[in-house]
Amino acid sequence: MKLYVYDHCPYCVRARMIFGFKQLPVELVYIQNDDEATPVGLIGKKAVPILLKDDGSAMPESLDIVRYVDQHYGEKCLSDQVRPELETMIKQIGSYYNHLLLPRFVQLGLPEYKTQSALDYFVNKKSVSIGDFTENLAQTEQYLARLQQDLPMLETLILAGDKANGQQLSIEDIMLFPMLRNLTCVKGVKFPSRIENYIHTMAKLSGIDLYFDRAI
Ligand SMILES: N[C@@H](CCC(=O)N[C@@H](CS)C(=O)NCC(=O)O)C(=O)O
Repeated sequence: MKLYVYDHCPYCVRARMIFGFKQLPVELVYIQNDDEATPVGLIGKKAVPILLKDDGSAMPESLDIVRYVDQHYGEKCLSDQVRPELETMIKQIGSYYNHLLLPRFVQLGLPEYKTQSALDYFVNKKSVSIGDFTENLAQTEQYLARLQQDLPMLETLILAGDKANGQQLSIEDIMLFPMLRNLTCVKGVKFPSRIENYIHTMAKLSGIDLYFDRAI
């Protein structure tokens, strides 16, 4: 199977996680951010992740991919339960975290911005939603302060390092880890110890790299 992704895309991290959890081989295809033809050719619109199955059919939508792989390869490992209070916290942090992340993604040397036109495409498109990238970087302190306020509450909801609900890997982990993994590109975030342990444990279990060594 092949998985079409951007490295920075949290939905792509969701899809990559299930392959890591199950130790299933998958070929990752990093498309350029301005490549519209590849995704449109596969699923009729420009969006990743896309799973190209062995039978040649293409599947969009991260959670559909996760559930498909979980159900069809090996023993099912994910529970479907998501605690509403965790979903609320993910939404809360998700409402502002792109102001921290997007201006940093373009400075990390990611494979989806190899060409200048791919980089320009991303900056132009995302500036419409978050505003000027340089101005956002200048407001780091303000967004960091919000994040530092929210992280202790999130920490209370992480009941074990290797499974957020404390009982079994679940869709909660699929939703939570990509957000935390992307926040590792922000220098100066003080992750509460239980969150930091969760990030490192999930990275190992899923085989997904972190950005700590490149944080800006
Ligand atoms: N609901 C979709 C959302 C996927 C999504 O929004 N992907 C973004 C990247 S993070 C995308 O491909 N956006 C189009 C673009 O970059 O132009 C899923 O869960 O897979």
